[in-house]
Amino acid sequence: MQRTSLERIRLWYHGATRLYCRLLFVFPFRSEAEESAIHFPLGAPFMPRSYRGMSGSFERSSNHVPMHLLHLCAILVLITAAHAQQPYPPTTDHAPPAWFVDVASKAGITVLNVNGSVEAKHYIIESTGSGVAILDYDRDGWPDIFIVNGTTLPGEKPTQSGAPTSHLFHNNHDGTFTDVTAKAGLVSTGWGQGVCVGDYDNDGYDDLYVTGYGKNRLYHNQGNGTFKEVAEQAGVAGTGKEWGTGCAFVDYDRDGKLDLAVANYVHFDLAATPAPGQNPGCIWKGVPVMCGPRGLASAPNILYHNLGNGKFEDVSKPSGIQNTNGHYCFSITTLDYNDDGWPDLYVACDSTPAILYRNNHNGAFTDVAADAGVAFNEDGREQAGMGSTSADYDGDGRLDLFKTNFSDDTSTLYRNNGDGAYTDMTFPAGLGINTDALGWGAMFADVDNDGWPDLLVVNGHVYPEVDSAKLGSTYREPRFLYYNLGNGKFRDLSKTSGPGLTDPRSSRGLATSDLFNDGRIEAVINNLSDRPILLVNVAKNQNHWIGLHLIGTTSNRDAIGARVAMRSAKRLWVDEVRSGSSYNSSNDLRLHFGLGAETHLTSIEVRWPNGETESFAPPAQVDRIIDLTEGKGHPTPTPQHP
Ligand SMILES: [Ca+2]
Ligand SMILES: [Ca+2]
Ligand SMILES: [Ca+2]
Ligand SMILES: [Ca+2]
Repeated sequence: MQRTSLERIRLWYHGATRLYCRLLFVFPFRSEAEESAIHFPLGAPFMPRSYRGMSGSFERSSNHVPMHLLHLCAILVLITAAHAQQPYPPTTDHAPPAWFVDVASKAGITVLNVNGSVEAKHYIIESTGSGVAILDYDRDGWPDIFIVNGTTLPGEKPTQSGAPTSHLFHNNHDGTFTDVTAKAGLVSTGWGQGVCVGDYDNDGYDDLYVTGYGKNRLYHNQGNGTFKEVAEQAGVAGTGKEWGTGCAFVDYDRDGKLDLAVANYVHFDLAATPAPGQNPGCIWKGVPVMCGPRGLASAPNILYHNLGNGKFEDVSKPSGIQNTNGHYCFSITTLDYNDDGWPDLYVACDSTPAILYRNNHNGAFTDVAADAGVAFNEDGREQAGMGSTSADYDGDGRLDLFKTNFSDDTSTLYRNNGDGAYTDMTFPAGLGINTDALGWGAMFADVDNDGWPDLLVVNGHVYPEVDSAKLGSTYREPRFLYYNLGNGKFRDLSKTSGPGLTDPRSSRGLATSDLFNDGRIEAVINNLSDRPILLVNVAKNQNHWIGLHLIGTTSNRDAIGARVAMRSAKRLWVDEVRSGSSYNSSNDLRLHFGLGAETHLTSIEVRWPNGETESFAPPAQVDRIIDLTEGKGHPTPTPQHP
């Protein structure tokens, strides 16, 4: 990456200060008189977050270091803090709520997505693209990025040397990332599609599951920076004939072990798939295009039960998951839609109704999407579902749903009525617009921390032919920001919120995270046959926030499925820890809440995945990320390292 001279000086100064302070503890001087005279509590509010790990060292070693040297070290740290700006700092040059810039190339996230040919898509496998996962694989307190990749068609000349692979990027804590794919043992090629994150063996390290056309892969995190592919022995590789798309780790039977749900698109055989225009299913608006999904055999979805010995059992049949055959499914969003303490699964499906698998508490599921009002749009029409996300957009404590769809259609917003059913609020909420775009990844994310979850949507057409044939859509499309006004309505700010949204791409996967632990939500986007986008909002605002890192002890360690209800005197915020969502992607497992002007929380209640509810005393100060550990009943600062 290119650095400006100023950045180089800043990094040098930062490094020199760290070295000086560390040397104090490597070569300690004993001074009884000065013993215990300094004490920086871990997570002291005046310390910038990136130095809080270092403050722990102060505490442990202060007995042995002369006072004047410690003072100098402390002054240097504070001066450094004043000068060491957060990466991509917010500025008043742009009015809130948002000005998004794409910093992917500065951050070193430049890997090229490969999905067959670039400008002509002859087969549907070349068009659906891949997801993004955000996980802290090395547990250093800083979220890392995994970008799924596809590959080339048989006989096709690769656009780069070597076979394309997915990529893991380690967060360097300074706004940049390092590609650690090879070091992490993640070099393998194939038609990668979806990804989900979960610590399935509860060893404290997050594992990765990657779906695709061909066998799916389970990468066990070995805790030393490397992963081992174990899908076959774990029993979750599949047959290789189903084209796996969305996935989610979820403890559906609440036994403390994460189970695994996998959506399938079609039963696919590239060699037997007809060529563009070869049959009526391969013509769109009179133009010959790639074939599918209509005309291709569907494949049932899969549920694997975690047996706890590193192995899973396929329970698709007894659980009723495979009873929904006939859909072309893409993305899974887990949520407890009926608030009964048991996780349910919402699946967006292409050209067929969406599925809502209600958890019957006995290992079985029933598709209730039609009765619950989330299978179709308000006209009763099936839509071509791509991605989905869930949040409580209107602050009533109930989890709502949002789904992206094909072009010549709207996305769909479903408001949770609280009686087991939803109401399509797309048009009343101001979202019945932008019908040209074909939507994929979607996430509720409070982009300005005003307390109301906004919507980020990424788009891109499947047919490159739409450009030359002038069919009303474009292959590369802008991204959308629907800004939540806090009154049940959204305002489309897509055109006035920065080049990060308006520069057109054919986007697919989207995942969000507070990547730099500074309270702003970033977005990572996987673009088809193109380089990724990393969006940072650089419009400064005065709002407050809190991040919650939930740690299960008797429940699954990632606390996937835990529901948080947080209150201030005026507001209630609700969300759940979720693996797999958006389009074939997996977000940071930490929860993030914008608080607006609020700095005083009155309660934090967690319903853990095992069904037990626990109250945590709210932290004295907000604007930080805290740990909530099951059974501890009080929050502790999240340890982080500089
Ligand atoms: Ca990390
Ligand atoms: Ca693990
Ligand atoms: Ca389980
Ligand atoms: Ca439920």
